[in-house]
Amino acid sequence: MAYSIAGKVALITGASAGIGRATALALAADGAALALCARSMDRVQPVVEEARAAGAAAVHGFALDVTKRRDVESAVVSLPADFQQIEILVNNAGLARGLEKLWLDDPENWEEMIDTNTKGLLYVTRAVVPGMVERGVGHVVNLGSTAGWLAYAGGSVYCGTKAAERSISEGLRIDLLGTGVRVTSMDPGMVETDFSKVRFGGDTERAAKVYAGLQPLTPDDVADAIRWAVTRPQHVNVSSLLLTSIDQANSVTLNRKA
Ligand code: 8X3
Repeated sequence: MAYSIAGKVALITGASAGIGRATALALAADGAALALCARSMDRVQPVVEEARAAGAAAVHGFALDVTKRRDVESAVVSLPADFQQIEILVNNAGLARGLEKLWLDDPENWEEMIDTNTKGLLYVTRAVVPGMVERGVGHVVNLGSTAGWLAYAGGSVYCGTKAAERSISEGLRIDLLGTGVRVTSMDPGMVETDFSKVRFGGDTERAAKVYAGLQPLTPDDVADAIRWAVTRPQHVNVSSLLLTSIDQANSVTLNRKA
């Protein structure tokens, strides 16, 4: 029987857009209580409203930059009382910057990707998981990628952060064995979001070319898979889920028409 997440608290990082927003709405539809954060409160607020309308038991929005360890620690301890008992953590905040040969790339890009995708994920996990262990229940969903399974040209550091996510998820799953806390690595391929626009510094034309001639996943496809993973019976752990559209076989093998 499916596990009910009605009334359970889910914390989602990077909730203002893309997969984070879609996941918020999917879990809202199942009646979860949502703590939603992103760097800008202005960008989270509309999703807070949407999640309320979608059926969330309660919604709390707040600004958080996951790269700031002290901010992460204080944000988690200062959550309103009703949101303290986090049962689902979706470590979604992440980004790519640039697509360049490693030895030519701007190290600032590396810093931002490693700080967000790797260190940010660790900081939030470190702040939230002790409570889950104490309560004997919880589910950490980390956003990985096909990029963590197979590197591609110009993406070594981004792919490295996603390979790190895969390894961290695996290690965390081992460390949490026997605690009642589940760990899922959700690993999508191409998803049409602002991902490529962010990667190319707002160059929408270049971003559009990434998805030209093929059918990418939608944020809702990934959110649906996350919703499925967190509603499996409690004895089931979806360890990892590699999810691509029908036009993608791996990081580099695509069915691009014309
Ligand atoms: C996103 C997938 O292939 O655009 O993680 O890097 S890809």
